[in-house]
Order: sequence, then structure tokens, then C-alpha cells
Amino acid sequence: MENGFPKDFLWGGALAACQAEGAYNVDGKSLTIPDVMRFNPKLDRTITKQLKITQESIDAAKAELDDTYYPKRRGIDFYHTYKQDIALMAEMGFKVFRYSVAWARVFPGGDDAEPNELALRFYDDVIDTIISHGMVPLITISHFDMPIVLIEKFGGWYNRKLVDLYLKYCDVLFNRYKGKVQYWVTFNEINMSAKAGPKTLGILDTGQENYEEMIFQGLHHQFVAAARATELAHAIDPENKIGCMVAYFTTYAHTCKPEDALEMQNEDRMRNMFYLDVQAGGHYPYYANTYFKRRGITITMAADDLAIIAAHTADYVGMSYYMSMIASSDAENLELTSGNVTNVLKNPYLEGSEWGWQIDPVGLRYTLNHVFDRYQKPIFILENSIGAIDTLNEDGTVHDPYRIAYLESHIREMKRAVEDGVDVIGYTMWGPIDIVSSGTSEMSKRYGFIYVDQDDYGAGTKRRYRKDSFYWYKDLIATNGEKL
Ligand code: P53
Repeated sequence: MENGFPKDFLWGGALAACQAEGAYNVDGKSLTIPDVMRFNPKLDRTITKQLKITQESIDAAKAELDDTYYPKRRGIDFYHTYKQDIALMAEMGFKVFRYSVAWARVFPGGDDAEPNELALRFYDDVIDTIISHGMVPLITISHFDMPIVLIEKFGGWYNRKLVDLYLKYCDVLFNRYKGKVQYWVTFNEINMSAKAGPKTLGILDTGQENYEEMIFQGLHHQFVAAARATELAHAIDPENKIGCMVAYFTTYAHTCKPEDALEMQNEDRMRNMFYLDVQAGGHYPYYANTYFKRRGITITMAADDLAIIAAHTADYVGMSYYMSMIASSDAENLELTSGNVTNVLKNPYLEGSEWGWQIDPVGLRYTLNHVFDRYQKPIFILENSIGAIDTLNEDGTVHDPYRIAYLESHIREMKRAVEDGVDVIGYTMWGPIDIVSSGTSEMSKRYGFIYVDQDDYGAGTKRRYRKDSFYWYKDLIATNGEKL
């Protein structure tokens, strides 16, 4: 076992179309959920209140022509700046660049007979630009950007018809980018669906009695779609590597009280493991089936669904890792902090970010060992970083030691996990250039190595500036993490 990172380790960064591109109604693109999500800043410095997405909120957003409060409609104008922005990634020495394709650009009508050629030409050029810089493109097929038309015409992923529409979309991508793109992710953070059903599954909550059942039904359709997409990708090009992906919410027991340990086990299973057990393990785990039985949930399946899920598991396990959480059998009496999707219990041993996300580098090593032990499949860290407030100085510098400290400590623990024997194949830091936050639509919650001069309301020169962390990451890649 060599020390440190393998020579061919894939260092890089990750963005998503719906937070970067802007141009929300250009070249035929139709509306997506992010386009109708209003600016939703943190309430105090820790707790984020979730916005409810309803047909009324969608209709109100559609009628709103002033974009000021819909920051994802403008993103950072990556639709027009991608060439220069990707060149900056290359300047840092990225080996891989993760980016997503917007379904609503490629099939604006949802069930169009033919894909939108203008959209494909845009992605052709994005992918060619990545490759021309010697970087490997890694493409997320669906990243939190549910086309509204699929909600209005079909009711989102609750409808099995979405499986066919998704496969048609995949077929276009796999054929068009054959020989160019080999790394794919089927669904970004598929486990967000349980808490963010409208956003990721397009299943609106209108107070249905069986809403939870509808969510798991929608998820089942995504599991089948992902497995069939994996089969299709391998048939089109055996070199294709298809990843599943969860946002890993590492969970500790609050105390050594046995009841807390049970709570931790339950939460880890239903928040994280269930999704990986299906997509990397190839089966619905017994505890999930028991959970469904106890909650009166029945999932309707086609005869061969389970066989397809078993036969076409993911080639690698993708995960994002930002923070950890704790589980307690006595949760009512404990202090809360923000987790974006849910507010979570506060861990007294950890510091939080300015948004209350608990910073836990050691948790990353623990998680990598935990996940690798279970599936023995390669792991790709598809997101990791910290959202922070940055200051652009008059001389164009941005000093961001907090970002460097976060990334350095996490990458060091990732290195230790590699030395533990975990097969980690790559690391794409989240948001290498500042983009609009997914959870809050703030521009001021910045992740980048590259500063974008734009504020929460879209004002600013939009000029790009290299932060201190830019040079730090460049050096880290050049030395393959040897200094850690
Ligand atoms: P923002 C919550 C918790 C962990 C990961 O999030 C999450 C979320 C969603 O808000 O999602 C991923 O921008 C997601 C990215 C997102 C990033 O985390 O809310 O895949 O699209 O931008 C960071 O700070």
C-alpha cells in the first residue's frame, strides 16, 4: 500500500447548471424548480427556514418578470462565461471537472420527440472546452433541476412515465458524448428526496394522506431509472462509469446510552444507507421494508424492477460530505443548529460554519471507512466545502484562510482514509467558482476559489478574482497532497 494519494487521483471541482448558468429562458430552455425558488436568506446566523414549493408558489413565480428575487435565473451567467471560467479551473490544475446538464434545456417540453439541438450544442462546447484543457468531464445527469413541465404534465417522479423520459434523455447524452464523457452521476444527492420531495422529485405536497408513500414511490422510480441508465450506459460504451450519489449525513450517538445508539443506527440507515444499499448494494434492505410495513407504505413495482436494481448497480459510490449530525433518544431537550434541509442537534465538540453546518473533518475519514466496508466499491467525493462570507479587497485580493483550513483538514482526513485502505478515486470540491447557493439562493454564501463580483440581488461587475485558496489548491494538486 503506497502512502498518500495514488498518482492518478482525480482532483477537481464541481458545479451544477441550475446554480451557475443563468440564461434561464434562453435557447428554448423551459422553467425548472430552481428558477421558481425565491431568495431565502438565513434567518439568524444559523437556522434556515425552508420555502414550501406549491402550485401557487410556482404560478406566482411564473408571473414575476423581475428576476431580482430569483437569483438562480441569473446564476453567474456561466452560460456565457464558461470558456473563461473553465480556463480558470484548468489554471488550478484540475484533473476533473464535474458539471451537470439541464434536462429542461435538452427536452424543454418534457416529452418532445426530438432533443433541443441548441442546448446540445452548448453542452458539446462545455464538454469540449473541459477536454481541451486536459480535464476529465464528469457529468451529473440530474442535479436538483426538475423541469416544471414534468410536474405539470405528469406529476413528477410519482408517475412511472418519468422513468422512460429520463432514459430517453440519458440515451441522447450517452450517445452524443460517447468517447468524450466516461464518468456520470445519475441523480445528485438522491437521499435529499425524503426531506425535499417537491424540489428533487417534483411531487408537490398538497396535504395528501399518503404523501410519504408518494415520495418513496417516486424514489423507487428514480432507483429503477438509475439502474436502467447504468445498463444503457454500459451497453453504449463499456468504458462508462456510472455513479450513484448521496449527501452523506454522518450521524453519531449523542451519548453512549444504548437508546442513543439505536437512534443513530436508524437515522444513518434511513438518511444515508438505504439509498446506497439499493443503488450500490443492489437490494432493498430489510430495515427499509420493515419501515414501510410499519408506516403502511406500499410501493408499486413492475415485475422485473428488483432484478434490474440487482443487476445494474453503480460502478462507484459518489457522495457529498459537508457536516455531521448527532442522534438522540431525547432530542426535544437539546440545542439545534442548521442543516439546511432539517435543523439538527448541536454537537458540543464541533464548530459550526456561519450557516451552522457542523465542521467535522474526522467524520469524513470515519464515513469513508464506513461506506467502503459495506460495498467495497470505489468512492468518489463529489462535493465538500464550506459556504462563507468573503471580502473583496480594493487590490482585488480575497483572503480566505477559513476556506483553506476547512479544505485542508478534510483532505488530510481523506488522505488518512486512503492510507486506511479505502479506495477513494477522486475529489471534486464544491463550487470552485462562487455560484448561487442551492438551499438559500444567496450569492453571499460563497464556496469558490474564484470570487465573482455579484451580490445577492445581481448587482456587481461580475468580474472574477482569484482568492488565496486558489493558489493553495493549485499547489495541493501539483504536489498530489504530499504536504498534508
Ligand atoms: P448550499 C444541504 C445539505 C448538504 C448538501 O449547499 C446540500 C444541501 C442542499 O442545500 O446540497 C449540495 O448551496 C448540493 C449543491 C449545493 C451544496 O450542497 O445550500 O448538491 O447543489 O450547492 C451546498 O450551501
